[in-house]
Amino acid sequence: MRFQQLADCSLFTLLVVTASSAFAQPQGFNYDESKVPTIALPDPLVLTSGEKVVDAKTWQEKRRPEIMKLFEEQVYGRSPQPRDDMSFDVASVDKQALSGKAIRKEVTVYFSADKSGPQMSVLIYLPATAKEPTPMFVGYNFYGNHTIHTDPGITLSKSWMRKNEDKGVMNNRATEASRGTSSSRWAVDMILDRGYGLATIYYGDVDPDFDDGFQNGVHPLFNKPGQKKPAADEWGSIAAWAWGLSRAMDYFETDDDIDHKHVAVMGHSRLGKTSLWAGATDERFAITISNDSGCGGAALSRRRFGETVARINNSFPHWFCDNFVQYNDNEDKLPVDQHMLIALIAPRPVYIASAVEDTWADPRGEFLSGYFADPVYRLLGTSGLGTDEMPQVDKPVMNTIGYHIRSGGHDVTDFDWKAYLDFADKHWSAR
Ligand code: GTR
Repeated sequence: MRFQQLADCSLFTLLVVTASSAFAQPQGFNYDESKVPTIALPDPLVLTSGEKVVDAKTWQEKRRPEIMKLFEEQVYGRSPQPRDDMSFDVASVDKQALSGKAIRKEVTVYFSADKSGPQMSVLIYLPATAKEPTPMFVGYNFYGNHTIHTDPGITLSKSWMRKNEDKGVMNNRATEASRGTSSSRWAVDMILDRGYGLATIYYGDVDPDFDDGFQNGVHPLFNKPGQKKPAADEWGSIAAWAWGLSRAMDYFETDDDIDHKHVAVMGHSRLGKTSLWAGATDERFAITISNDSGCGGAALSRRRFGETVARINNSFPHWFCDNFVQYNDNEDKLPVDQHMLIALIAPRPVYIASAVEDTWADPRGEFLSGYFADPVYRLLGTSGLGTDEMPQVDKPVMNTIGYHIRSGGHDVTDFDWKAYLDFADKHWSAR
């Protein structure tokens, strides 16, 4: 019923989305709202047995675990517990970073006792003026910690990188020319000025982003004897990246300068899919932010608008677990859809951001997953999404679920960061 009503609303946004951007996106996919099939979404508030979920206890004890299991087994794959021989090493601390404005730390997380084995470097900036443990944003970057700022004190990543001359990557390695090349996506000054810290990690430290049958990255550390790759219901790369964020949280819990009860996990695009799965699986993340996460992130798969399940599995066979392939061109058979991923995060605040020209990621489908998660948020006593309509461009809505559709394309901008900071202020004002 709610879906029917929604089909007619927000015509303004729909027209803007359709008119301005369809041409920049991959061809051969649907960008026409009138061609979105009529879909029947699984109800997050009905148990597999058919019984309705009418109270918070049944949600927490029965329905949420059911949905979690479905996402683990059918979509992202189950992740292991960290190993007992994991360790942290504070590699450097500079109390005079960014001309005295920040404390910069670099922390190495060794995923096993083998210090030449898989490890990740966490770059942390904290406001130098902080008198108390600092609330934080944490998110992965695409091309190394040294790309988020021109700060010469950031260690240049030695990890394998995807080819990208614009980012100064030569022979799959970063060079000095890489420094600061992603700084427009990381509003470091704004974040510090508003009293927050920022932690970032190169996602390829946890699992390099190419399909090698899971020979590199963290996966082999967890193979059972004789096991060569994850089973069909075990973690793909997105789940491994999300797992890495939880390992960063393990470190935050040990650092007295960090207010680990107030950590927002944020990610863009494939790393937005990752932040959502991290927020769903690890309740220590107090806020979850999805920036233009699209298919396999916030966008509803059944809409088949822009990127589809078949396309994402074919282009990126390592991102999801092998069971997810069954749903290629077969979305209606999925036992879940992405609104249930948002519901897993409830009652904790979640922010979903879209961009007008990013039709590949299906902005409307991203909004709708917040919309259809709203009944769960309200059952748990929160304000939910608080609107029936997709808001106008550049006009964020901020309840327990936040949403905006920004002008422009697939990117992270200062507009996005300002919204995330406002959202954190709103939810953490009583801190
Ligand atoms: C695209 C992919 C999207 C999104 C994006 C990115 O090629 O189709 O799902 O993840 O990459 O992460 O930049």
